[in-house]
Amino acid sequence: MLRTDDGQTIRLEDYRPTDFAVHHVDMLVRLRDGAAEIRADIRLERREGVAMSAPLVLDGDELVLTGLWLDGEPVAPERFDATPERLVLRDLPARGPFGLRIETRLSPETNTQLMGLYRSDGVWCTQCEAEGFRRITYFLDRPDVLATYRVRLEADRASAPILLANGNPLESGDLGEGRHFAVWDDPHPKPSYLFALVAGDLDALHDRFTTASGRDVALAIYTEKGLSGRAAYAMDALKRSMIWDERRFGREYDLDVFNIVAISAFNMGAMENKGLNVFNHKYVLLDPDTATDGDYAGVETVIAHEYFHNWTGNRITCRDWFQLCLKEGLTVYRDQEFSADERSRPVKRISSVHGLKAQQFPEDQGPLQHPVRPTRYREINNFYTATVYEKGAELVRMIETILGAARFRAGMDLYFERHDGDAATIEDFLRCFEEAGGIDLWQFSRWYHQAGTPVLTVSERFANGQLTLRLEQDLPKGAAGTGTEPFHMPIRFGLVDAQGHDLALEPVAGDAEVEGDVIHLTERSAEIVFDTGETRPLVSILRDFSAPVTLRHDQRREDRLALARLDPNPFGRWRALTDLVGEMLREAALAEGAGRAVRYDEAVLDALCRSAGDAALEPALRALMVTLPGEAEIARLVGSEIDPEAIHRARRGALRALNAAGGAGFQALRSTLAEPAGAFSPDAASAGRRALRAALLPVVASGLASPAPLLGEFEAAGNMTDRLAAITALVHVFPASAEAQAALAAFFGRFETDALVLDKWFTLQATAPTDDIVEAVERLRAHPKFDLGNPNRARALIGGFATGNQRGFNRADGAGYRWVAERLAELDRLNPQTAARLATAFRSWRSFDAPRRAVAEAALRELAGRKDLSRDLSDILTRTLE
Ligand code: B3K
Ligand code: ZN
Repeated sequence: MLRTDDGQTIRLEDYRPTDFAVHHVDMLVRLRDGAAEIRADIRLERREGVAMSAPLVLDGDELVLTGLWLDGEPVAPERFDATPERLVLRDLPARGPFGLRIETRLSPETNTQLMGLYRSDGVWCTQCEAEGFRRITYFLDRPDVLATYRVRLEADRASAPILLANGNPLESGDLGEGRHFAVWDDPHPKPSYLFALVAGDLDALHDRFTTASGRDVALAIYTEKGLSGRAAYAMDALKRSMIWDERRFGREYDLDVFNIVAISAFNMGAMENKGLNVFNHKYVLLDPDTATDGDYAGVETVIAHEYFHNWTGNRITCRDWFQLCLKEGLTVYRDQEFSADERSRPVKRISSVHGLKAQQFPEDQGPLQHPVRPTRYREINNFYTATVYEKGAELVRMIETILGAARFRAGMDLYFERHDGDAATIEDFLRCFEEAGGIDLWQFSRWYHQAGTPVLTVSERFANGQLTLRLEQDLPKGAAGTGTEPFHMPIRFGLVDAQGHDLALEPVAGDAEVEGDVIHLTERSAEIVFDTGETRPLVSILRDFSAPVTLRHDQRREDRLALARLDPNPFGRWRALTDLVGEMLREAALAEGAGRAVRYDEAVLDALCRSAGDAALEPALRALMVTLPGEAEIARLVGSEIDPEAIHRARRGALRALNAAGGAGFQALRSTLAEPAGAFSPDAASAGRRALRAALLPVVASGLASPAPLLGEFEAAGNMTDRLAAITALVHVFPASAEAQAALAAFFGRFETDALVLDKWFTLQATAPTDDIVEAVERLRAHPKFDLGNPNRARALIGGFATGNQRGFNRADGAGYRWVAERLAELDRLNPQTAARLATAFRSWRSFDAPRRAVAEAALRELAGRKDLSRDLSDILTRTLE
């Protein structure tokens, strides 16, 4: 394979527009087994003021040039240089448009990177973001080059009866000799990363949608043969997304068709190509027997996310890849809001915050740290990160908190109006809110530049009928050298009385502005004073996680316990309880590690039991409240010198202690939540009941003397959510039992031909808490169903182990690290992007204890020292070791 690793760093400050503009692209794509011929007719024009001597430099990647014409004439060899990575043309017209015809020949079958044009289970498909179009033809392959496209596809009717591209269908017909064609026209100018085509033998689920202004849109979801029935929920989610964007943001769809194609080999979740979204089939195909409630929620979110990109990403795109959060952070914010409206707002918010802390915080506090808007990169694909996406969404949410709903909407309206058709920047975006909101966001914009998680320290003083809150913000030093200046932090809060009511108190003094329930902290520290009378209120601070910070609040234990019981803000209740439980587990892990006696706080266990049974709360919220933090989460609370064995024992002990405190009640509660056989519905309320049942299962399982009841539950399960919960408890609590083996064999036997369920089977085993886990994952690698070339399967086994089995991956003898490193080396030769993504599992290696640090570093250095690593993987390894 050709490598393009020249070690080059791309810098934001070097941005300048292209010398040439592209007006239109006409593509002819001839697909045949073994080869694809591409003919691109590109209308270009030298921009005003660009010197005659400036050559046209087009990007390529592993390309083979088979022909080149300028305005209909073959280009003489002395006027161009072509390498697989570049096409340079000289002596081009000084003024006016000209036409370049470029012919390339591709080999989609051998394209294992899954970037550009490739084949997935026989289906021709494309992935062009970020820099995949240059693997199809030579082009100015960057987001600020916008053009209209027309695409003609030709293929055998037998292998590819379905021919799709961006935009609207224009014509189709027969070519004789078993060949046929289709022409697609996309009237909306777009950057090349949104180009897509699909050709194959696919089934479809069809539907229609009429937009608010009366446009009739034909919707279709294409799937592998025989599976279109599993796309029904995705279709429903799509229509709900279309209505929601009209109502919430006034955004309508703008083509006559909207097509989604589900394919099995895909590097990420999905891709928002204009009018032709391509999806990992994991985010389309569902039925109760094969998909969990989590899968249903995931499909709904990703369908919405890609659809919402039509406005935030496609109609308004990014000027350069440094602005990636402009489309990703904003679109995540939009999909989070959609899910909150469709399901439960507090449950959605808690899940998002939980995800942020699990993924983004470690990234922001480790070697892969970068600002939401980075200023340099070596490989852009490595910047599709939790920081750009999830923290990016938090920044949009903070703008909404600062402006309030109405002014926020006005800012969004202005953004859509002013920048439709543009390749925009974060500055453009912020300016819209400044103008519509009548506010200066200069200080706020530091959130885009300064990396790291700020610490917010809150302390309370109560005297003479007055409560003084002191707030202090601090950004730890060394944050990627991007500055540590104070942020504008919106801090939502409430003062709660002993009956669980918010007190309506205005501050009587203070040096921070307070607007309603939001404190605007803009200095490093501030104090705010409230006249409370003689009773000290409970301080519920940082409600709804109104700023992405680490909160240090020296709150009294009894106040936390009270808030866990009666904070009228559901997020506040969850946080109060979670903080108590986290503290309990951290203490237990430290005691385990030091060989001290471990005790689990009775009052906290009692609070967990009460929350589980609190009928006033929706079951989904109770499920989130009673789920003990995972081992990785406890590790983060410990912070440094992590001993995963001690954490594992501490968590086990906590499950048993919780079972001792409430086991009988949990059993009874679980049976009241059970649904009659065959009554499955994926709606949020039903899913919430199943979630609570599942959340209690590990607790109950920890008290079982025999695995038999778990096997019984597994066998009786009527849907995948219950089935997976049962088999997970079985494998995690009784890994060596004959029952666990029997269940795994039965699961395999039943779902052997279902790729998405088999992924779960691999992951489940990769997360088992056994001493010989490294040997076990090695055996799974040799399993006939393991396929390193399929990203879902690779993630299921390698990612399942590296990120889902803390104790196994971080085994003290280093075998876990070495096994993963070896897999990364193999995978890198096939698919650098997926290898690089999996390599981020090493990002917290410095937080472990000294023996583990030593073996992790050795494994990383050995891998980093290998020859011919991709730019993707070596970029991650270099930064991880820095
Ligand atoms: N925009 C794509 C991600 C592309 C990733 C390229 N490495 C999916 C999304 O965020 O919606
Ligand atoms: Zn996105």
